Amino acid sequence: MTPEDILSHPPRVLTQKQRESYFETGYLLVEKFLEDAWLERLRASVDKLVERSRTVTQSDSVFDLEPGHTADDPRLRRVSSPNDEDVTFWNYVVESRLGDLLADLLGPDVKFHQSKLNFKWAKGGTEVKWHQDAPFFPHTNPAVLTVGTYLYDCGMDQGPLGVVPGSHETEIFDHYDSEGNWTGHIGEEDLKRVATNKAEYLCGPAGSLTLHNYRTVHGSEPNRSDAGRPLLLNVLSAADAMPYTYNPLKTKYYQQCVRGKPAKWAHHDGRPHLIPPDWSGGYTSIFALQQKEKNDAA
Ligand SMILES: O=C(O)CCC(=O)C(=O)O
Ligand SMILES: [Fe+2]
Repeated sequence: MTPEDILSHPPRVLTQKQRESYFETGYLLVEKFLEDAWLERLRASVDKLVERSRTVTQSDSVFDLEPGHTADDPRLRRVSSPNDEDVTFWNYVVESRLGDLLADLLGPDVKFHQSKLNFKWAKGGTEVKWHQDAPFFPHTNPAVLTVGTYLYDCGMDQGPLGVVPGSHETEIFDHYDSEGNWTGHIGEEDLKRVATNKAEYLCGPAGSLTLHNYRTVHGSEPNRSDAGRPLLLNVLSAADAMPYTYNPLKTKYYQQCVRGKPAKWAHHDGRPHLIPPDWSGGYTSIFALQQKEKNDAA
């Protein structure tokens, strides 16, 4: 789907202005979108996952632990594919108004790619360096986005998601270093071409949504506050945007439609794409990778 195709369908949840702003800037903040009932259900499910993590001593394919994680003082970086661990996370995407909002930005046929729950624990929670999501999971066209749901209030000192307006319309940046190692972030030289000084930091009360196109340059700082910043991230695409590299975040809902129907024809845009490493033999999370840790289990 092109932005014009998508915008030709009447809006369901967003205003036409919000949709146009997303396509122009590559991101959108929707404050306090979630009803309290959903917020409570999601928080309860997150609490259960944190409880489960107490018995985990080493990062694995579900739990990505910060150094220093213990049973008494859990410090989680990420839960991979939370939808597969607790159906509440999946129901949220399919049953809440979120699915309709996604159709406003991706077209009537919307499918699921992957999900993760990034915690950014209090006092330290890891930074995420400037990167694009597109090099992690290239698709045949750019109708692909990540929606973040803030489960608690997120202010400036909690490491909110930062986005560079307009960067989705520039280039796909190299996420390998000069020796050909995948770093998962944009190198220093290339960053000079990115207007990070114009970055917008998306803060908001609990239940707010961040949406960014998968070509948009984004990142976040460490969490310097006393309060955690659990951010539920779901990646979705238009049904006609087809991924063509290995998806390391395995999920039983892979490519399942959350609105509309599967595509008969794939849509291709002609721009070049960076190919990620072949992760079929093992994956290192963006955090472990950017912090240069070894994590063979993930
Ligand atoms: O948790 C964050 O602040 C951003 C994470 C992110 O961009 C990613 O996991 O791709
Ligand atoms: Fe990202």
